[in-house]
Amino acid sequence: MLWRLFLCVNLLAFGATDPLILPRPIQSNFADERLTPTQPGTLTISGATPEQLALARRVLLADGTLQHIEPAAQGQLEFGPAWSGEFGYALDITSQKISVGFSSNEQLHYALTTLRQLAWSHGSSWQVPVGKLYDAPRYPHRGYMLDESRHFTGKTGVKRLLDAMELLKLNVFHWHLTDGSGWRIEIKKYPKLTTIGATGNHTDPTAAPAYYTQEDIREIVAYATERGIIVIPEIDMPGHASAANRSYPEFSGGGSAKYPDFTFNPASPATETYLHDILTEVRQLFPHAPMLHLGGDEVHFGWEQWPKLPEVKQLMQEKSFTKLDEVEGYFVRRMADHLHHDWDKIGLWDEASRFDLPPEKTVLFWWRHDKPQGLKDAVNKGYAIVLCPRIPLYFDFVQDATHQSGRRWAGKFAEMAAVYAFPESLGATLPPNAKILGLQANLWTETTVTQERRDFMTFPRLLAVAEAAWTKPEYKNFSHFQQSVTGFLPHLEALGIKPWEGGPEIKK
Ligand code: TNX
Repeated sequence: MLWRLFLCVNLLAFGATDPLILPRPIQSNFADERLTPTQPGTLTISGATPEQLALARRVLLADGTLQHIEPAAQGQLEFGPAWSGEFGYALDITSQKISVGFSSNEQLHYALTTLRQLAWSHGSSWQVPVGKLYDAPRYPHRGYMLDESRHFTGKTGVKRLLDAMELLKLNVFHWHLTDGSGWRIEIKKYPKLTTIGATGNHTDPTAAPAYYTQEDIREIVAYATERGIIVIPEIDMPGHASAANRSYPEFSGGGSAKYPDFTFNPASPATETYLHDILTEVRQLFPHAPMLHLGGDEVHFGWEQWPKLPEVKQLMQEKSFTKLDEVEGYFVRRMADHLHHDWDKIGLWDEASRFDLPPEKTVLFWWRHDKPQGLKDAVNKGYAIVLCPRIPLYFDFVQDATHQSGRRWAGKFAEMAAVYAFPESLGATLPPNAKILGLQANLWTETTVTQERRDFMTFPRLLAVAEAAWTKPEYKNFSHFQQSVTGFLPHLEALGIKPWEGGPEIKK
Protein backbone atom coordinates (compact mmCIF):
# COMPACT_ATOMS: atom_id res chain seq x y z
CA MET A 1 0.00 0.00 0.00
CA LEU A 2 2.75 2.37 1.03
CA TRP A 3 4.64 2.02 -2.24
CA ARG A 4 1.50 2.97 -4.10
CA LEU A 5 1.14 6.12 -2.09
CA PHE A 6 4.80 6.87 -2.71
CA LEU A 7 4.40 6.41 -6.44
CA CYS A 8 1.39 8.64 -6.44
CA VAL A 9 3.10 11.48 -4.60
CA ASN A 10 6.14 11.01 -6.80
CA LEU A 11 4.06 11.34 -9.93
CA LEU A 12 2.43 14.47 -8.63
CA ALA A 13 5.77 16.02 -7.79
CA PHE A 14 7.87 14.97 -10.76
CA GLY A 15 5.41 13.70 -13.29
CA ALA A 16 4.55 15.18 -16.67
CA THR A 17 3.63 18.85 -16.57
CA ASP A 18 0.08 19.84 -17.36
CA PRO A 19 0.06 22.90 -19.59
CA LEU A 20 -3.55 23.90 -18.80
CA ILE A 21 -5.11 24.18 -22.23
CA LEU A 22 -8.64 25.56 -22.19
CA PRO A 23 -10.90 23.86 -23.26
CA ARG A 24 -9.18 20.74 -21.99
CA PRO A 25 -8.06 18.33 -24.73
CA ILE A 26 -8.98 14.66 -24.73
CA GLN A 27 -5.55 13.31 -24.10
CA SER A 28 -2.27 14.98 -23.49
CA ASN A 29 1.01 13.98 -22.05
CA PHE A 30 3.80 16.49 -21.65
CA ALA A 31 7.31 16.48 -20.31
CA ASP A 32 9.42 19.24 -18.78
CA GLU A 33 11.65 19.31 -21.86
CA ARG A 34 10.92 22.00 -24.47
CA LEU A 35 11.19 22.83 -28.12
CA THR A 36 12.54 26.33 -28.78
CA PRO A 37 12.73 27.98 -32.21
CA THR A 38 16.28 27.65 -33.60
CA GLN A 39 16.15 31.33 -34.49
CA PRO A 40 14.62 33.32 -31.64
CA GLY A 41 11.24 34.73 -32.61
CA THR A 42 11.08 32.76 -35.87
CA LEU A 43 9.35 29.48 -36.59
CA THR A 44 9.75 27.63 -39.87
CA ILE A 45 6.86 25.64 -41.35
CA SER A 46 6.79 22.87 -43.92
CA GLY A 47 3.90 21.25 -45.74
CA ALA A 48 1.52 24.22 -45.47
CA THR A 49 -0.59 25.58 -48.33
CA PRO A 50 -0.54 29.39 -48.68
CA GLU A 51 -3.94 29.52 -46.96
CA GLN A 52 -2.69 27.38 -44.06
CA LEU A 53 0.46 29.48 -43.78
CA ALA A 54 -1.66 32.62 -43.50
CA LEU A 55 -3.76 30.95 -40.80
CA ALA A 56 -0.66 29.90 -38.86
CA ARG A 57 0.69 33.43 -39.06
CA ARG A 58 -2.52 34.96 -37.78
CA VAL A 59 -2.92 32.53 -34.90
CA LEU A 60 0.68 32.03 -33.78
CA LEU A 61 1.86 35.62 -34.13
CA ALA A 62 -1.15 37.01 -32.26
CA ASP A 63 0.45 37.18 -28.82
CA GLY A 64 3.76 38.71 -29.94
CA THR A 65 5.82 35.79 -28.60
CA LEU A 66 6.87 34.95 -32.18
CA GLN A 67 7.70 37.58 -34.78
CA HIS A 68 8.07 35.57 -37.98
CA ILE A 69 6.72 32.43 -39.54
CA GLU A 70 8.56 31.34 -42.66
CA PRO A 71 7.99 28.42 -45.02
CA ALA A 72 10.90 25.94 -45.23
CA ALA A 73 11.57 22.55 -46.80
CA GLN A 74 12.20 20.97 -43.41
CA GLY A 75 10.22 23.17 -41.05
CA GLN A 76 10.30 23.01 -37.26
CA LEU A 77 6.55 22.91 -37.51
CA GLU A 78 5.46 20.24 -39.95
CA PHE A 79 1.91 20.07 -41.33
CA GLY A 80 0.76 16.53 -41.98
CA PRO A 81 0.24 13.67 -42.21
CA ALA A 82 -3.49 13.80 -42.85
CA TRP A 83 -5.39 12.66 -39.83
CA SER A 84 -8.64 10.80 -39.57
CA GLY A 85 -10.54 8.65 -37.17
CA GLU A 86 -11.86 9.61 -33.78
CA PHE A 87 -9.61 12.65 -33.26
CA GLY A 88 -9.86 15.95 -35.07
CA TYR A 89 -6.21 16.81 -34.72
CA ALA A 90 -3.02 15.62 -33.06
CA LEU A 91 0.19 17.33 -32.00
CA ASP A 92 3.45 15.47 -31.65
CA ILE A 93 6.15 17.70 -30.19
CA THR A 94 9.76 16.60 -29.78
CA SER A 95 12.69 18.80 -28.79
CA GLN A 96 13.41 19.25 -32.51
CA LYS A 97 10.08 19.62 -34.20
CA ILE A 98 6.30 19.72 -34.02
CA SER A 99 4.13 17.54 -36.27
CA VAL A 100 0.50 18.51 -36.64
CA GLY A 101 -1.98 15.99 -37.99
CA PHE A 102 -5.44 17.30 -38.80
CA SER A 103 -8.57 16.14 -40.56
CA SER A 104 -9.64 19.54 -41.98
CA ASN A 105 -8.59 23.17 -41.98
CA GLU A 106 -11.08 23.74 -39.20
CA GLN A 107 -9.24 21.17 -37.08
CA LEU A 108 -5.91 22.69 -38.07
CA HIS A 109 -7.21 25.98 -36.69
CA TYR A 110 -7.91 24.24 -33.38
CA ALA A 111 -4.47 22.63 -33.41
CA LEU A 112 -2.83 26.02 -33.91
CA THR A 113 -4.95 27.54 -31.14
CA THR A 114 -3.78 24.79 -28.81
CA LEU A 115 -0.19 25.44 -29.84
CA ARG A 116 -0.71 29.13 -29.16
CA GLN A 117 -1.85 28.27 -25.63
CA LEU A 118 1.01 25.82 -25.15
CA ALA A 119 3.45 28.65 -25.85
CA TRP A 120 1.87 30.81 -23.13
CA SER A 121 3.57 28.89 -20.40
CA HIS A 122 6.94 30.30 -21.49
CA GLY A 123 6.44 33.96 -22.17
CA SER A 124 8.53 35.71 -24.78
CA SER A 125 10.73 32.83 -25.95
CA TRP A 126 8.00 30.66 -27.52
CA GLN A 127 9.09 27.43 -25.90
CA VAL A 128 6.55 24.64 -26.10
CA PRO A 129 6.68 21.52 -23.98
CA VAL A 130 7.61 18.20 -25.53
CA GLY A 131 4.73 15.77 -25.63
CA LYS A 132 1.75 14.40 -27.50
CA LEU A 133 -1.82 15.57 -27.65
CA TYR A 134 -4.98 14.22 -29.28
CA ASP A 135 -8.15 16.20 -29.41
CA ALA A 136 -11.64 16.51 -30.88
CA PRO A 137 -14.70 18.58 -30.02
CA ARG A 138 -17.62 17.00 -28.20
CA TYR A 139 -20.28 19.08 -30.00
CA PRO A 140 -20.25 20.81 -33.38
CA HIS A 141 -22.20 23.85 -32.10
CA ARG A 142 -20.37 25.77 -29.35
CA GLY A 143 -21.93 29.16 -29.16
CA TYR A 144 -22.65 32.49 -27.60
CA MET A 145 -25.69 34.69 -28.25
CA LEU A 146 -25.53 38.45 -27.90
CA ASP A 147 -28.66 40.59 -27.63
CA GLU A 148 -27.86 43.84 -29.46
CA SER A 149 -31.34 45.29 -29.12
CA ARG A 150 -31.76 46.02 -25.43
CA HIS A 151 -28.28 47.58 -25.27
CA PHE A 152 -26.03 47.91 -28.27
CA THR A 153 -22.49 46.52 -28.15
CA GLY A 154 -20.95 47.83 -31.38
CA LYS A 155 -18.05 46.75 -33.54
CA THR A 156 -15.19 47.03 -31.07
CA GLY A 157 -16.95 44.99 -28.40
CA VAL A 158 -18.04 42.35 -30.89
CA LYS A 159 -14.56 41.95 -32.35
CA ARG A 160 -13.03 41.50 -28.89
CA LEU A 161 -15.66 38.92 -28.13
CA LEU A 162 -14.83 37.06 -31.35
CA ASP A 163 -11.13 37.13 -30.42
CA ALA A 164 -11.95 35.53 -27.09
CA MET A 165 -14.25 32.98 -28.73
CA GLU A 166 -11.50 31.94 -31.12
CA LEU A 167 -9.15 31.31 -28.21
CA LEU A 168 -11.82 29.19 -26.53
CA LYS A 169 -12.63 27.20 -29.71
CA LEU A 170 -16.19 28.51 -29.60
CA ASN A 171 -17.43 28.47 -33.18
CA VAL A 172 -20.94 29.96 -33.33
CA PHE A 173 -21.84 33.60 -32.77
CA HIS A 174 -25.63 33.90 -32.60
CA TRP A 175 -26.33 37.55 -33.29
CA HIS A 176 -29.69 38.72 -31.89
CA LEU A 177 -30.00 41.86 -34.01
CA THR A 178 -33.63 42.81 -33.57
CA ASP A 179 -36.03 43.04 -30.65
CA GLY A 180 -38.37 45.45 -28.92
CA SER A 181 -35.83 48.04 -27.77
CA GLY A 182 -34.13 48.66 -31.09
CA TRP A 183 -33.59 47.33 -34.62
CA ARG A 184 -29.83 47.05 -35.16
CA ILE A 185 -29.23 46.05 -38.79
CA GLU A 186 -29.40 48.40 -41.76
CA ILE A 187 -31.93 47.34 -44.40
CA LYS A 188 -31.61 49.53 -47.50
CA LYS A 189 -35.16 49.03 -48.68
CA TYR A 190 -36.64 50.12 -45.35
CA PRO A 191 -34.50 52.98 -44.02
CA LYS A 192 -36.88 53.86 -41.19
CA LEU A 193 -35.88 50.60 -39.47
CA THR A 194 -32.62 52.30 -38.57
CA THR A 195 -33.70 55.94 -38.30
CA ILE A 196 -36.74 55.28 -36.12
CA GLY A 197 -36.27 51.61 -35.20
CA ALA A 198 -32.66 51.94 -34.03
CA THR A 199 -33.48 54.86 -31.76
CA GLY A 200 -33.55 54.09 -28.05
CA ASN A 201 -32.58 51.17 -25.89
CA HIS A 202 -33.97 49.33 -22.90
CA THR A 203 -33.03 52.03 -20.39
CA ASP A 204 -33.31 55.13 -22.58
CA PRO A 205 -35.99 55.27 -25.28
CA THR A 206 -34.49 58.48 -26.68
CA ALA A 207 -30.89 57.24 -27.09
CA ALA A 208 -29.36 58.15 -30.47
CA PRO A 209 -29.83 55.49 -33.20
CA ALA A 210 -27.34 52.65 -32.78
CA TYR A 211 -27.04 49.96 -35.43
CA TYR A 212 -24.69 48.12 -37.78
CA THR A 213 -24.45 49.43 -41.31
CA GLN A 214 -24.32 46.78 -44.02
CA GLU A 215 -20.62 47.50 -44.32
CA ASP A 216 -20.16 46.92 -40.57
CA ILE A 217 -21.99 43.61 -40.83
CA ARG A 218 -19.78 42.45 -43.70
CA GLU A 219 -16.70 43.49 -41.76
CA ILE A 220 -17.76 41.54 -38.68
CA VAL A 221 -18.75 38.46 -40.66
CA ALA A 222 -15.31 38.50 -42.34
CA TYR A 223 -13.62 38.96 -38.96
CA ALA A 224 -15.53 36.02 -37.51
CA THR A 225 -14.88 33.80 -40.54
CA GLU A 226 -11.15 34.41 -40.24
CA ARG A 227 -11.40 33.22 -36.65
CA GLY A 228 -13.29 30.05 -37.56
CA ILE A 229 -16.59 31.40 -36.22
CA ILE A 230 -19.95 31.05 -37.95
CA VAL A 231 -22.32 33.98 -37.51
CA ILE A 232 -26.01 33.12 -37.25
CA PRO A 233 -28.17 36.22 -37.58
CA GLU A 234 -31.46 36.32 -35.72
CA ILE A 235 -34.36 38.41 -37.01
CA ASP A 236 -36.97 37.76 -34.35
CA MET A 237 -40.57 37.28 -35.55
CA PRO A 238 -43.49 37.42 -35.30
CA GLY A 239 -43.01 38.64 -31.69
CA HIS A 240 -40.41 40.97 -30.15
CA ALA A 241 -41.06 43.24 -33.13
CA SER A 242 -42.01 46.57 -31.54
CA ALA A 243 -38.92 48.44 -32.78
CA ALA A 244 -39.73 47.46 -36.36
CA ASN A 245 -43.40 48.25 -35.82
CA ARG A 246 -42.57 51.72 -34.55
CA SER A 247 -40.86 52.29 -37.88
CA TYR A 248 -43.50 50.75 -40.16
CA PRO A 249 -46.79 50.56 -38.20
CA GLU A 250 -48.62 49.38 -41.32
CA PHE A 251 -47.05 45.91 -40.85
CA SER A 252 -47.81 45.59 -37.13
CA GLY A 253 -50.07 42.95 -35.66
CA GLY A 254 -50.63 45.00 -32.51
CA GLY A 255 -49.87 44.18 -28.92
CA SER A 256 -51.12 44.97 -25.44
CA ALA A 257 -50.70 47.75 -22.90
CA LYS A 258 -47.69 45.94 -21.47
CA TYR A 259 -46.22 44.94 -24.85
CA PRO A 260 -47.25 47.56 -27.41
CA ASP A 261 -47.01 46.54 -31.06
CA PHE A 262 -45.32 43.32 -30.00
CA THR A 263 -45.91 41.26 -33.17
CA PHE A 264 -45.90 41.59 -36.91
CA ASN A 265 -49.24 40.96 -38.54
CA PRO A 266 -49.17 37.15 -38.91
CA ALA A 267 -51.70 36.96 -41.74
CA SER A 268 -51.14 40.01 -43.91
CA PRO A 269 -49.67 39.44 -47.41
CA ALA A 270 -48.16 42.95 -47.32
CA THR A 271 -46.34 42.16 -44.07
CA GLU A 272 -45.15 38.88 -45.55
CA THR A 273 -43.65 40.66 -48.58
CA TYR A 274 -42.00 43.21 -46.29
CA LEU A 275 -40.40 40.47 -44.18
CA HIS A 276 -39.29 38.56 -47.28
CA ASP A 277 -37.62 41.73 -48.59
CA ILE A 278 -35.82 42.24 -45.29
CA LEU A 279 -34.63 38.64 -45.21
CA THR A 280 -33.40 38.82 -48.80
CA GLU A 281 -31.06 41.63 -47.75
CA VAL A 282 -30.06 39.68 -44.65
CA ARG A 283 -29.07 36.72 -46.83
CA GLN A 284 -26.83 38.95 -48.94
CA LEU A 285 -25.04 40.09 -45.80
CA PHE A 286 -24.55 36.54 -44.50
CA PRO A 287 -24.07 34.64 -47.76
CA HIS A 288 -22.40 31.60 -46.18
CA ALA A 289 -24.30 31.32 -42.91
CA PRO A 290 -25.69 27.79 -42.57
CA MET A 291 -28.63 28.99 -40.52
CA LEU A 292 -31.03 31.90 -40.10
CA HIS A 293 -32.63 32.21 -36.68
CA LEU A 294 -36.23 33.36 -36.96
CA GLY A 295 -36.98 33.77 -33.26
CA GLY A 296 -40.53 32.67 -32.61
CA ASP A 297 -40.38 33.17 -28.83
CA GLU A 298 -43.11 34.43 -26.50
CA VAL A 299 -45.48 35.26 -29.36
CA HIS A 300 -48.59 34.90 -27.15
CA PHE A 301 -47.59 38.13 -25.36
CA GLY A 302 -48.81 39.82 -28.52
CA TRP A 303 -51.96 37.84 -29.30
CA GLU A 304 -54.40 40.36 -27.80
CA GLN A 305 -55.19 42.24 -31.01
CA TRP A 306 -54.99 39.32 -33.43
CA PRO A 307 -58.69 38.37 -33.31
CA LYS A 308 -59.53 41.92 -34.38
CA LEU A 309 -57.23 42.06 -37.41
CA PRO A 310 -59.20 41.63 -40.67
CA GLU A 311 -56.43 39.49 -42.21
CA VAL A 312 -56.39 37.16 -39.20
CA LYS A 313 -60.19 36.86 -39.22
CA GLN A 314 -60.14 35.98 -42.90
CA LEU A 315 -57.33 33.44 -42.48
CA MET A 316 -59.07 31.72 -39.58
CA GLN A 317 -62.24 31.46 -41.58
CA GLU A 318 -60.55 30.16 -44.72
CA LYS A 319 -58.47 27.56 -42.87
CA SER A 320 -61.11 26.75 -40.22
CA PHE A 321 -58.66 27.68 -37.49
CA THR A 322 -60.17 27.95 -34.03
CA LYS A 323 -57.10 28.94 -32.03
CA LEU A 324 -54.50 31.68 -32.27
CA ASP A 325 -51.92 28.96 -31.83
CA GLU A 326 -52.85 27.80 -35.32
CA VAL A 327 -52.40 31.31 -36.70
CA GLU A 328 -48.95 31.47 -35.12
CA GLY A 329 -48.08 28.04 -36.55
CA TYR A 330 -49.28 29.14 -39.98
CA PHE A 331 -47.03 32.20 -39.90
CA VAL A 332 -43.92 30.31 -38.74
CA ARG A 333 -44.38 27.43 -41.19
CA ARG A 334 -45.05 29.71 -44.14
CA MET A 335 -42.07 31.89 -43.39
CA ALA A 336 -39.78 28.88 -42.88
CA ASP A 337 -41.03 27.28 -46.13
CA HIS A 338 -40.14 30.39 -48.07
CA LEU A 339 -36.71 30.65 -46.44
CA HIS A 340 -35.72 27.04 -47.06
CA HIS A 341 -34.92 28.05 -50.64
CA ASP A 342 -32.17 30.31 -49.37
CA TRP A 343 -30.96 28.81 -46.10
CA ASP A 344 -29.95 25.26 -45.18
CA LYS A 345 -31.46 25.50 -41.71
CA ILE A 346 -33.96 27.66 -39.91
CA GLY A 347 -33.40 28.11 -36.18
CA LEU A 348 -36.26 28.78 -33.79
CA TRP A 349 -36.75 29.05 -30.02
CA ASP A 350 -38.30 25.90 -28.54
CA GLU A 351 -41.89 27.19 -28.57
CA ALA A 352 -41.86 26.18 -32.22
CA SER A 353 -41.77 22.50 -31.21
CA ARG A 354 -45.61 22.84 -31.18
CA PHE A 355 -45.61 23.21 -34.95
CA ASP A 356 -44.82 20.61 -37.57
CA LEU A 357 -41.73 21.88 -39.30
CA PRO A 358 -39.40 19.76 -41.44
CA PRO A 359 -37.02 18.20 -38.87
CA GLU A 360 -34.11 17.94 -41.30
CA LYS A 361 -34.19 21.69 -41.95
CA THR A 362 -35.07 22.98 -38.49
CA VAL A 363 -32.95 23.55 -35.39
CA LEU A 364 -34.67 24.23 -32.08
CA PHE A 365 -33.03 26.19 -29.29
CA TRP A 366 -34.26 24.92 -25.93
CA TRP A 367 -34.30 27.84 -23.50
CA ARG A 368 -37.33 27.25 -21.23
CA HIS A 369 -35.61 25.27 -18.48
CA ASP A 370 -38.93 25.16 -16.62
CA LYS A 371 -40.54 23.36 -19.58
CA PRO A 372 -38.69 20.09 -20.05
CA GLN A 373 -41.67 19.00 -22.14
CA GLY A 374 -40.61 21.52 -24.78
CA LEU A 375 -37.30 19.66 -25.01
CA LYS A 376 -38.97 16.22 -25.09
CA ASP A 377 -41.39 17.33 -27.84
CA ALA A 378 -38.50 18.65 -29.89
CA VAL A 379 -36.63 15.35 -29.45
CA ASN A 380 -39.68 13.25 -30.30
CA LYS A 381 -40.26 15.19 -33.48
CA GLY A 382 -36.68 14.56 -34.52
CA TYR A 383 -35.41 18.13 -34.48
CA ALA A 384 -31.74 18.89 -33.97
CA ILE A 385 -31.37 20.83 -30.73
CA VAL A 386 -29.13 23.49 -29.28
CA LEU A 387 -29.25 23.52 -25.50
CA CYS A 388 -29.37 26.96 -23.87
CA PRO A 389 -31.72 26.71 -20.88
CA ARG A 390 -32.03 29.84 -18.72
CA ILE A 391 -30.51 27.94 -15.82
CA PRO A 392 -27.55 27.70 -16.21
CA LEU A 393 -26.92 29.23 -19.66
CA TYR A 394 -28.58 32.66 -19.54
CA PHE A 395 -25.82 35.07 -18.72
CA ASP A 396 -28.23 37.85 -17.75
CA PHE A 397 -28.79 35.72 -14.64
CA VAL A 398 -26.50 36.52 -11.72
CA GLN A 399 -23.61 34.17 -11.07
CA ASP A 400 -23.37 34.46 -7.31
CA ALA A 401 -25.85 34.73 -4.45
CA THR A 402 -24.37 38.09 -3.42
CA HIS A 403 -24.82 39.69 -6.84
CA GLN A 404 -27.67 42.13 -7.28
CA SER A 405 -27.89 43.20 -10.89
CA GLY A 406 -29.34 40.45 -13.08
CA ARG A 407 -32.08 37.85 -13.11
CA ARG A 408 -32.97 34.95 -10.85
CA TRP A 409 -35.65 32.30 -11.37
CA ALA A 410 -37.36 31.13 -8.20
CA GLY A 411 -34.18 32.12 -6.38
CA LYS A 412 -31.98 30.16 -8.78
CA PHE A 413 -29.23 31.66 -10.91
CA ALA A 414 -26.32 30.58 -13.09
CA GLU A 415 -23.15 29.98 -11.13
CA MET A 416 -19.93 28.92 -12.76
CA ALA A 417 -19.95 25.38 -11.34
CA ALA A 418 -23.46 24.79 -12.73
CA VAL A 419 -22.43 26.06 -16.15
CA TYR A 420 -19.49 23.67 -16.04
CA ALA A 421 -21.60 20.71 -14.93
CA PHE A 422 -23.92 21.13 -17.92
CA PRO A 423 -25.31 19.19 -19.80
CA GLU A 424 -24.65 16.08 -17.66
CA SER A 425 -26.60 17.89 -14.90
CA LEU A 426 -29.77 17.53 -17.02
CA GLY A 427 -29.85 13.84 -16.14
CA ALA A 428 -33.08 12.19 -17.28
CA THR A 429 -34.47 15.49 -18.62
CA LEU A 430 -32.30 14.91 -21.65
CA PRO A 431 -33.67 11.90 -23.55
CA PRO A 432 -30.88 9.57 -24.69
CA ASN A 433 -32.03 9.73 -28.32
CA ALA A 434 -31.80 13.56 -28.45
CA LYS A 435 -29.94 14.98 -31.42
CA ILE A 436 -27.89 17.56 -29.58
CA LEU A 437 -25.95 19.90 -31.86
CA GLY A 438 -24.38 21.66 -28.95
CA LEU A 439 -24.58 24.34 -26.29
CA GLN A 440 -24.63 28.07 -26.16
CA ALA A 441 -24.76 30.82 -23.58
CA ASN A 442 -27.19 33.67 -24.20
CA LEU A 443 -26.54 37.20 -23.02
CA TRP A 444 -29.77 39.17 -22.93
CA THR A 445 -28.83 42.74 -22.25
CA GLU A 446 -31.72 44.38 -20.39
CA THR A 447 -29.55 44.81 -17.28
CA THR A 448 -26.14 45.25 -18.91
CA VAL A 449 -25.91 48.87 -19.97
CA THR A 450 -22.13 49.13 -20.33
CA GLN A 451 -19.48 46.98 -22.01
CA GLU A 452 -17.82 46.45 -18.62
CA ARG A 453 -21.04 44.98 -17.30
CA ARG A 454 -21.53 42.77 -20.34
CA ASP A 455 -17.96 41.50 -19.87
CA PHE A 456 -18.65 40.93 -16.19
CA MET A 457 -21.69 38.77 -16.95
CA THR A 458 -19.95 36.93 -19.81
CA PHE A 459 -16.55 36.15 -18.33
CA PRO A 460 -15.31 33.95 -16.92
CA ARG A 461 -18.53 31.92 -17.30
CA LEU A 462 -17.97 31.68 -21.05
CA LEU A 463 -14.84 29.66 -20.31
CA ALA A 464 -17.04 27.09 -18.59
CA VAL A 465 -19.34 26.96 -21.63
CA ALA A 466 -16.32 26.45 -23.86
CA GLU A 467 -15.08 23.48 -21.87
CA ALA A 468 -18.56 22.01 -21.35
CA ALA A 469 -19.19 22.15 -25.10
CA TRP A 470 -15.75 20.90 -26.18
CA THR A 471 -14.55 18.41 -23.61
CA LYS A 472 -16.15 15.01 -23.24
CA PRO A 473 -17.55 14.39 -19.75
CA GLU A 474 -14.92 11.79 -18.85
CA TYR A 475 -12.18 14.45 -19.22
CA LYS A 476 -14.02 17.22 -17.39
CA ASN A 477 -12.74 18.13 -13.95
CA PHE A 478 -13.89 21.28 -12.21
CA SER A 479 -10.87 21.92 -10.03
CA HIS A 480 -8.55 21.42 -13.02
CA PHE A 481 -10.78 23.82 -14.95
CA GLN A 482 -10.53 26.43 -12.20
CA GLN A 483 -6.75 26.33 -12.47
CA SER A 484 -7.04 26.80 -16.23
CA VAL A 485 -9.28 29.83 -15.66
CA THR A 486 -6.67 31.47 -13.47
CA GLY A 487 -4.06 30.91 -16.16
CA PHE A 488 -6.40 32.26 -18.82
CA LEU A 489 -7.36 35.59 -17.22
CA PRO A 490 -4.18 37.48 -18.25
CA HIS A 491 -4.84 36.47 -21.84
CA LEU A 492 -8.38 37.85 -21.67
CA GLU A 493 -6.87 41.01 -20.27
CA ALA A 494 -4.47 41.13 -23.22
CA LEU A 495 -7.55 41.25 -25.45
CA GLY A 496 -8.90 44.15 -23.40
CA ILE A 497 -11.42 42.05 -21.49
CA LYS A 498 -11.27 42.82 -17.78
CA PRO A 499 -14.44 41.41 -16.28
CA TRP A 500 -13.27 42.13 -12.75
CA GLU A 501 -13.68 45.85 -13.50
CA GLY A 502 -17.35 45.50 -14.32
CA GLY A 503 -18.58 45.09 -10.80
CA PRO A 504 -17.34 45.10 -7.27
CA GLU A 505 -17.95 41.43 -6.61
CA ILE A 506 -15.41 39.61 -8.78
CA LYS A 507 -11.82 39.24 -7.64
CA LYS A 508 -8.99 39.16 -10.16
C1 TNX B 1 -36.72 35.69 -22.53
S1 TNX B 1 -35.18 33.81 -24.26
C2 TNX B 1 -36.54 36.13 -23.83
C3 TNX B 1 -35.78 37.36 -24.05
C4 TNX B 1 -35.44 38.06 -22.77
C5 TNX B 1 -34.93 37.03 -21.77
C6 TNX B 1 -34.44 37.63 -20.49
C7 TNX B 1 -36.12 34.28 -25.24
C8 TNX B 1 -36.14 33.44 -26.39
N1 TNX B 1 -36.84 35.38 -24.96
O1 TNX B 1 -36.50 38.22 -24.91
O2 TNX B 1 -34.47 39.02 -23.03
O3 TNX B 1 -35.97 36.13 -21.49
O4 TNX B 1 -33.82 36.64 -19.69
